[in-house]
Amino acid sequence: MNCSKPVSNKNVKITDKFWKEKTELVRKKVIPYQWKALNNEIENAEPSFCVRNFRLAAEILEKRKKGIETPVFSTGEWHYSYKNENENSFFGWVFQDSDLAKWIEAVSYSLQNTEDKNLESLADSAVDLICAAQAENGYINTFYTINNPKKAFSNLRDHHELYCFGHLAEAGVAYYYATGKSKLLKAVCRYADFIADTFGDNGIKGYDGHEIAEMALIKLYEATENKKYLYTAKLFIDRRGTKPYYFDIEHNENSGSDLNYFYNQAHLPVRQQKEAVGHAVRAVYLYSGMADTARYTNDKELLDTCKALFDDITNKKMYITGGIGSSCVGEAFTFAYDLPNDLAYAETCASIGLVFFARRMLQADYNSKYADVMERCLYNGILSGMAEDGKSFFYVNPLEVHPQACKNDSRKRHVKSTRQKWFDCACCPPNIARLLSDYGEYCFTETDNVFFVNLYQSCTVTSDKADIEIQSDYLQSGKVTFNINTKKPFKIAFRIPYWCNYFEFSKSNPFIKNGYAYFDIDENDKITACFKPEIKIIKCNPNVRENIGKAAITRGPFVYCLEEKDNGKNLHLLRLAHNPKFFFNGESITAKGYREDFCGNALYTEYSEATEKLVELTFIPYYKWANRGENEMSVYIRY
Ligand code: FUB
Ligand code: ZN
Repeated sequence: MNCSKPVSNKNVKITDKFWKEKTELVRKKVIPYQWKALNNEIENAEPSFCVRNFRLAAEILEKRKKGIETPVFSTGEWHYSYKNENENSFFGWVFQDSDLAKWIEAVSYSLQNTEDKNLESLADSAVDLICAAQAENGYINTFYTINNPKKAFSNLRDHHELYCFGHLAEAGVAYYYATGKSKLLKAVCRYADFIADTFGDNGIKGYDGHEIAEMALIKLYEATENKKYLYTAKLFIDRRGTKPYYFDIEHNENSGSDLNYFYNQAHLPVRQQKEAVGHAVRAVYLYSGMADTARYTNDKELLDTCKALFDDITNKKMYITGGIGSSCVGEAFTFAYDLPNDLAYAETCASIGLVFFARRMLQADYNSKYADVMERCLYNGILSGMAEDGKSFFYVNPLEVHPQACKNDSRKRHVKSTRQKWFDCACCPPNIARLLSDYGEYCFTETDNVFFVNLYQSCTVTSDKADIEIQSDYLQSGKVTFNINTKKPFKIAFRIPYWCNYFEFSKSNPFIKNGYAYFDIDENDKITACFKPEIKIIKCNPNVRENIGKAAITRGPFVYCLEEKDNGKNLHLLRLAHNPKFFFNGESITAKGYREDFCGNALYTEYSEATEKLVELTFIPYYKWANRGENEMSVYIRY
């Protein structure tokens, strides 16, 4: 299979006003803040116990090595609440370890761009801690190590050991690439070897209940070239959903129904899965691993399955913000066009996972639709997951919020009207940190002779084909200039963004294919592209029942929303004027609209035309909402 590779984050120096601010925020504020959170040092925030669990596991292993007996605890739950400080059992969710792994990954990507000795030595200490919690056979998992090592791998369906392994493996690879230090990489390879043996052809015929091990094993394969890791990833993928269901065998059950395993994408062998189902983060992590495996094993059938799944998600199950997984029940996909605004789940991690999936698809199928989705998620449903000061986070990213409903309507309990300092299930905050600090990795992909520009921001990028300096005014005028210092002849391919009706290049006669404009580059060159960002009124497919008669406003990659702060209470009373004239002030957008008057208190009255007041509506980028205190928000407005 002819494939492209991402240009490493290490070779992309972001200088962009917008994105540099984000990556610097992560390095200077978010990473230190999250270290405190992992150490239970944030006042009035949910405690994590993540670092504490690793310390305890290391102590226990030390004792066991000396032949000292240690107590065992139950392993029957998903979550262990903190009851008694002196109790020596595991605390938190069974997947708590993954938060520290994601934190190390975030540090790694930051270090790739900016030397920071203090941060590096803090991360070194975290690596030492993880390695101290590694058992002699290579196993690393604080939950089972603390509570009962004999039960390891006894509940793959629910207990996330292979998920935690996946995050650790990704951290080991990232830390090695960033620092050249191989301690964590060696430790996770030892664990991966143990897993490959345990789950190999002659071992347990299981696979992960929460996917990620597949794509993590591929990362290990890329870093070490050890084919065993690719083989194990493929084993997990090929086994999933085959009968008899491993999760039934493991639980000594016979569910007799495929329905049970939709949640884990284990209802059918993966090549027969054409619709995205179940828990959204699990799904997109699996599809990412499938896309990787398809690429490395030349498996066209698997790649075609990935294409079908990508199209199913993005054409029928994705919010305009790039949010996916619309239901809080099972944090899951439901059915086509079921995209409620106020009940939305749209977990931050799910949009992050969609970016992982899209980037991997882009590597195998050179089509701009994948990078379009990355851009949609990054500028909207992912950035919304973090406050502008980097100290509070959304797990759920709704498209409409009424603070009172969040408090008084238990169906909306999952929707928060203000970002939280931390969560007891804190998967999203460190996931944002690791993605944003690795932003450079998503900008460009290349083959032997083509350099693809997928995302537009000011930066310098180095490849074997050229050193390119990019000056971007993408978010304002749409103009982006590329100063190309050519090392050998190649083709450059510019993505034409999905939102752009008018684009032009300073160089003539591009060859346009699948949403990319290709130019031959033979010598040093300067190309200016302009992707005119217009303000657009967007309507949904009429099958999205909630949004009939409503529209959303976008400009360039940004989706906009109304907030109470600018527009007053009761946003549902507003409507946009017909064909309004929009004004853009560099960030927010204003336009004429109307506010319906309340006419009396009667719940029902005979129909009469509403009386309305002319008002000026203010729209702000969606990702910025809830940075000025608690208030109503809505992406869609009547039109
Ligand atoms: O189960 C681990 C993580 O916690 C999932 O990815 C999130 O959806 C949350 O349930
Ligand atoms: Zn999450």
